[in-house]
Amino acid sequence: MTKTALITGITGQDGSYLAELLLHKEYLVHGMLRRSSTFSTSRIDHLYRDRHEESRLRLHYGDLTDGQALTNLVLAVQPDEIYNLGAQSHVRVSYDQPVYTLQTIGVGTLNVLEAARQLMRSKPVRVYQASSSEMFGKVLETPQTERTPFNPQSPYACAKAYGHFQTVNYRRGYDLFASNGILFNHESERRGETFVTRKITRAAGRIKVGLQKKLFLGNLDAKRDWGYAREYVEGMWRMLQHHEPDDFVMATGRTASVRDFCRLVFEQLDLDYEEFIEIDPNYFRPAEVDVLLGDATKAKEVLGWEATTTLEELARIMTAHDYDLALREAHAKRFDAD
Ligand code: NAP
Ligand code: G4F
Repeated sequence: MTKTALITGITGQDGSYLAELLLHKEYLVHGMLRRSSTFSTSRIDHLYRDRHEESRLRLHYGDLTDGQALTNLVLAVQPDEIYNLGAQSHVRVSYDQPVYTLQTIGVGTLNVLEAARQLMRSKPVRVYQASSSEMFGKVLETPQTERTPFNPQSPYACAKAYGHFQTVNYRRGYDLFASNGILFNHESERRGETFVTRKITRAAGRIKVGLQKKLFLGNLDAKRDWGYAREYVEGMWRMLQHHEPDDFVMATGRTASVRDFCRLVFEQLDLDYEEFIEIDPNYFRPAEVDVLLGDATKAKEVLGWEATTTLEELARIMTAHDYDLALREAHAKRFDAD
């Protein structure tokens, strides 16, 4: 029987890959998107262009902070699975907008859980909550597993910890099938351009073709466990197919610094990153998460999920994509000048 899914955050990096995956699995996919004065669907437009997929992808306006409208949407759509990926997801921005960040992530998650609780009265529903390795913050053990205590140190991480614990609370208190995916950083050619990996690959491509001279970054010594987003959405889906709800870490098990990532990317283009990078203290954070390293043994043993794309491959994929984009930008610029 055709399954129905509702994705919040469908216009984001993960939402777009998850929509693709679920459509491929013959789901009817509903996505909630925010009204914006410009189009925000560039990551999912290709799904609409494919006429076959179009018939199974439906978009609805909504906002995680509007609980009543969200409940109305959930009751109208009657999803078998809800993937809550919507969020103000930028850690640095969460220092500038702490209340809004809490509203979208903390209250937003509560709104999703409440809507699911209403739906549960008439049909079973499963909820995936996008938790984050950022919750480990100033880490209390390495590597981090599902049993590592959280020690959040950004408004974003505090909000995610709230959403995480409410998800556990609804599972225990109301018997809701609700699972947390504690995902470590995952990147791709669809990553937002203000996250560090994409900022680096975009700049390297533009520098190579002469459109940019310098790249301004913050802390080059921070270390992250970086995987490929395409693979991580498969893990989200597997969590909701498991016979019971639970919490799972998803990570590669390898950590590398921002500096390492710069080196890998610039090397792809035969450039020396040290010639182009300047430190701008504006990009430092009031409190930094120095190093994250995940242990995804449980996801491998229970769900059969593991990350397979190496950091080198990830850097290659993103650099090739953004070099091509820069070439097209340069070409368009020359064309405009003619
Ligand atoms: P992303 O690219 O920033 O996408 C976020 C999505 O949330 C966008 O579709 C955005 O819509 C939507 N959104 C923002 N505020 C909203 C609101 N008030 N109501 C409804 N939707 C709203 O993030 P991502 O990388 O795909 O991450 C997906 C989720 O996983 C997020 O919850 C993030 O915090 C979490 N996470 C990500 C990572 C990672 O490394 N990528 C790791 C751990 C956890 P617009 O397009 O309109 O902005
Ligand atoms: O790419 P980032 O902004 O990602 P961050 O802060 O790790 O958060 C991402 O991963 C989390 C999972 O752990 C998600 F929950 C969250 O939603 C998001 O997807 O920064 C990575 C590192 C940081 O240590 C930062 O200080 O890169 C450092 N960095 C250095 N220069 C920079 C820059 N980060 C950004 N965004 N921009 C810079 O210029």
